[in-house]
Amino acid sequence: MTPQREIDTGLEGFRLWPGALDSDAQAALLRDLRTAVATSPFYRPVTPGGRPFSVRMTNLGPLGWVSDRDGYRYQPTHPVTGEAWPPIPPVLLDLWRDLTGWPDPPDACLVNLYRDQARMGLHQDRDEADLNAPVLSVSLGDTAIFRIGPAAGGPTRSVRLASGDVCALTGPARLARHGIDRLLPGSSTLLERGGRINLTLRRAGP
Ligand code: MD6
Ligand code: FE
Repeated sequence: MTPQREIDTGLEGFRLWPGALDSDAQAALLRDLRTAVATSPFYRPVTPGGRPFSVRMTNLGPLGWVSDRDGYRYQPTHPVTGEAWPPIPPVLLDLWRDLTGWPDPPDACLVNLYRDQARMGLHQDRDEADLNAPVLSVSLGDTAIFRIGPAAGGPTRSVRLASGDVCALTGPARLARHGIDRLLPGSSTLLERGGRINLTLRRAGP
């Protein structure tokens, strides 16, 4: 794996490591994901208001983030198959340890699949038991325009997240508002049908 070089984002607590995964590591992670989704397929959740997400989702690890008419929560099983989520691949556990230095390993990894016009509205990640633990994000496939701004609201800025880039919300940016405005179609050849996969590693439970 290439040495991990962190760049200064100018937003305290928003950490970014461009190209943290080289192309071999990206391809290996994609193979791990293919194995996982064979038993734990992507599905399309709905918001608590009943609107389908444009992104499809699945999870890895002891807990997975889900959304339905009852709200947002973490649960140990896939809502469609009823089975436990597959394990988090070791490469992701290593990344978490090396980049965040957090003492406990992640217990949840949300996997988002973006195709075509899929996007993700501005939100905060606040369903985790300990909101001091970081959230670490890995991007694969087409470059995304990521938007981020202060928790309290106010001006946002946009950052491109390319395949292999890793970023984290930590400390003062842990509750930052963020989302995905759009993809840049054709910017990566990693996914055969195009699109983007984002993995977010979290400490969801106590
Ligand atoms: C995405 N990312 O990149 C959506 N959340 O597709 C997130 O929602 C996210 O990138 C928490 C921390 C980092 C993130
Ligand atoms: Fe998020």
